[in-house]
Amino acid sequence: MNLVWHRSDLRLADHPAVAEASKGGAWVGLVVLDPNNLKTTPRRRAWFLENVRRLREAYRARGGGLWVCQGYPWEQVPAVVRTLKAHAVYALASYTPYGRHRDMRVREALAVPLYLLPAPHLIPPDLPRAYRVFTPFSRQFAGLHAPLPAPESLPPAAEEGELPEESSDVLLPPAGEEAAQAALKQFVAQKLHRYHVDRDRLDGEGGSRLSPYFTVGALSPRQAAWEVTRFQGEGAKKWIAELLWRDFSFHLLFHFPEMREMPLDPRFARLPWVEDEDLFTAWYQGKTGVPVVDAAMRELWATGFVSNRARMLVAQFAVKYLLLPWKKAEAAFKDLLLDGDTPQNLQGWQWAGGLGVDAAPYFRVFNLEEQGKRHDPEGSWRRRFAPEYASYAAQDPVVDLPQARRRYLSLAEKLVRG
Ligand code: FAD
Ligand code: IRF
Repeated sequence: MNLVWHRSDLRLADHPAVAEASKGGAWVGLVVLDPNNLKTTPRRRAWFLENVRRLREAYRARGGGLWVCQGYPWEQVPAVVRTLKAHAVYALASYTPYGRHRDMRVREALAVPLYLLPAPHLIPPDLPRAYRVFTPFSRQFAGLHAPLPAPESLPPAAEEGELPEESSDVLLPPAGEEAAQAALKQFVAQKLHRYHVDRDRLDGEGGSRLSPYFTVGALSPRQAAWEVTRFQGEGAKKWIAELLWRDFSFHLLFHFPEMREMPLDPRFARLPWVEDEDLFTAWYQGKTGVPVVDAAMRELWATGFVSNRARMLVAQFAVKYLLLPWKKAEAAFKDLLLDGDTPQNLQGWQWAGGLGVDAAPYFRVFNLEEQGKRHDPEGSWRRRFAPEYASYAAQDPVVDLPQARRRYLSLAEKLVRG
C-alpha cells in the first residue's frame, strides 16, 4: 500500500505522483488539513475545502479512497503511514518556503520514503540560475510535454476522515478539476483569440478567471498551456506568457525567500512607510475618493476576485501614493482573494509597487483617472462597484494625488541615488 499526498494539486489528471503510484500496487490519496495553511479567511478555506470535496468524489467515482486528516503534516502523514502500513508516500514537490520546510520535517519523521516528483510547471521554479527579470527567465521555456491523463480506475480503497464544513461570504466558482477543465475550454473557445487585447479590462472579462483553480491545483499550468498549442495567434502567445509569469513568481520566491518580508530591491525597504490606521482602512475598504481604487477593493470584498489591471492599480496606489506598509497591505489583500497565492501575490505587489521585481521601473506611477478611462471606457465596471462616482476623476481623495506622486518620486530618487 502506498500514499499519494495531495497539497496544492487537488486533481487526478496531469499529476506525476498519481501516475507514479499507479504503476504498481494499492494506494490511497491523502489530504492533511494543515492549520498553518488554514489560518486565513473563511472564503479561502471554503474554496480549498470545496475542492477537496470534489477530489474525494473523483476518487470515489474511480473506486478509490481519499483520506482526510487534520493537524500538522509531520505528525499526520507518519500516523497514516503507520495505520495503513504504507511502503512509500508520493507527492508533488513544493517550491514555497513553507512547503519545503514542511516536506523536510515530514521526511525526517517518516520511516518510509517520501518521493517528491516535479510539479508540471512550464519552467521548473528551481532552475539553478536565479532570474530577477521576467524576459530572460521566460526564455528558459523549452516547450511542452502532453499533460498526463487521469487514471480511469483506482485501486479499491475505503475513504477515511470527515471534511469540516466552512461557509464562504462570497459566491464560490464551481469547484474541482472537471469544472476547471470546462472553464478552460470555454475561455479558449470564446476569449483566447482576443486575450492579448482584452486582458487589461478592469472588469476582468477579458481574462480566464482560472486563477482560483491554479491556486488549489484543480488545474495545472501544463494543462492550460497544452489546451492552446493548436493556436498560433497573439492571444495564445500572450496566454503562454502569462502562465510563464506564474512560474516566474514561484521562481522568485524559491530563490529569494526573503521577499516574503523585504522588497527584492532592499533599498526600497527604507521608504518612510506611513503607519496610519485610518488611511489603511480607507484603502482596504475602498473609501479613498479614488474611483478606480474604490471600485476594485469593493469588488474584491464582494466577490473574492478582481482583474489583474485593478490589482496593479490598487497595489501601486497603496505603496506609492499612500506609502502604506507594503507587507501589511499585501497580506490583507491576499486574504480577500479566492486565488490568493503567496508567490503570485508577493510578485504582483513587488512588481506593481516598484519594489524590485522584474524591470518595473520605480518611477512608473500610474495616472489613476487615465487608467480608469482607458480600461473601463464605458464606466460600466465603475458604476457596478462604485456607483457614487460619475467619472474616474478623484472626489475629495485621502491624499492630494499630484503631491503624493511627487513625494514618492522624490523619496525613491534619493534611495536610488544613495
Ligand atoms: P488570466 O489573465 O486569465 O491569466 C491566466 C493565468 O496566468 C492566471 O490565472 C495566472 O495564473 C497567470 N497570470 C496572469 N497574470 C499574471 C501575473 N501578472 N502574475 C502572475 N501570474 C499571472 N495571481 C494569483 O493567482 N494569486 C494572487 O494572489 C495574485 N495576486 C496578485 C497581486 C497583484 C498586486 C498583482 C498585480 C497580480 C496578482 N496576481 C495574483 C496575478 C494576476 O493578477 C492574477 O493571476 C489574474 O488576475 C487572475 O485572473 P485570470 O485567471 O483571469 O488571469
Ligand atoms: N495544503 C495542504 O496540504 N493542507 C491544507 O490544509 C491546505 N490548505 C490550503 C488553504 C488555502 C486557502 C490555500 C491552499 C492550501 N493548501 C493546503 C495548499 C498549500 O498552498 C500547499 O500545501 C503549499 O505547498 C504549502 I489557497 O503551503
